[in-house]
Amino acid sequence: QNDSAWRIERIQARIVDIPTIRPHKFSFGAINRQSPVIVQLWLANGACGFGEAATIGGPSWNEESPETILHAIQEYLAPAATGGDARKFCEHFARFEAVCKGNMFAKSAVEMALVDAVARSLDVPAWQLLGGKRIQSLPLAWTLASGDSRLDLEEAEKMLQSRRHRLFKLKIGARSPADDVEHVERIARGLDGRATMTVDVNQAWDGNTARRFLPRLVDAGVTLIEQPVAKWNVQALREATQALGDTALVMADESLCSPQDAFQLASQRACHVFSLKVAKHGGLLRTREVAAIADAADIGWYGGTMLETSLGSAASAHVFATLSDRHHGCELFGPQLLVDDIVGQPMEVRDFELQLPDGPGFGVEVDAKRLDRYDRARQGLAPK
Ligand code: MUC
Ligand code: MG
Repeated sequence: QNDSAWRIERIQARIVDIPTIRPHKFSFGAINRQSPVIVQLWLANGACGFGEAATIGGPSWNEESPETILHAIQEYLAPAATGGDARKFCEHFARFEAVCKGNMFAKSAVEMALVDAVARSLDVPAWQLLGGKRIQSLPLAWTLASGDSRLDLEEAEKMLQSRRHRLFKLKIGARSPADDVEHVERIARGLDGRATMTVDVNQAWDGNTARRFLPRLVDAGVTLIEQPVAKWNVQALREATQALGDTALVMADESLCSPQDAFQLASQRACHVFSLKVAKHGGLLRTREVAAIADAADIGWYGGTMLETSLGSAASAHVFATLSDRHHGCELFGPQLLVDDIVGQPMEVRDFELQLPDGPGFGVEVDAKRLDRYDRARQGLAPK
């Protein structure tokens, strides 16, 4: 194809609202629906690519919300990219940085659509543009976050029986630390060593609370502890990492966004594992930059999620497939938490592992009818 074939003709973005199968509870509140922003991008050669950025609870997880993502794309990122050569991923990111500070979720959604469109034009899987596939499947975690120990245990039993998940992440931090620890202990007793248990505190504890309660979580059988303290509290994260030694691993999530964050955490030895998420890093290529810092610093990685549909989850799966084998599994279960999806055929889960997809593009086909059905502008729903 000649150079003009790669011209970006048009970029469109919209918010879709899809209910969750049950309330999903976090330290900061509960969600009943997800509202990802879906980007569609057309090239002069006729190819069309899709991208997605999902937040959790509007701007509750970090500063970005579906509305700010849509705004950043429509007003700044789409005009900056339109007319350019879709193949120049890094040049587009540099332009985005020039016209719009921060807003990494928004940037990641447009970059995702660029990668999908170029991969589809070449009829190759996205992983081929990202370094090549090294991993075929990843253990797939499920998050227990109904807020009720009995319901969580029932859910875990179902997942074990169907051979979908045996790695469970418990969301804590909303209740008192003592109540949370008891909840974890009840679930650990019920599972009786048949599953691996991790927790995500989503920044809820201060350093003193972490010092006091983390050892009790470890005693209950928790092997990986995600973001126990505020994102700025790297000192306390580091102390927890040192104090737990080889009894359990500490994972950074909210503290780890940019490659610079990765460098700071690595040089301070402030965690054992990085939770990688395409949205917070600002795209698929920046996810690889953060992962490279993990590798260089002997830090493990985990395939994180912002509870995307099968589109964003498949895109994440493509970049995770190109990384090292020093992983702790992934949690790309977003599609299963939603009552419906926006693609025809979701990724396969077999024997507790997510089978990482091939192409073309991200290897999932977006269903235009379902996109329209859940389109916020058509449903007339208000932000939430
Ligand atoms: C987070 O903070 O990790 C990932 C899984 C889940 O249930 O919530 C997300 C967000
Ligand atoms: Mg987290």
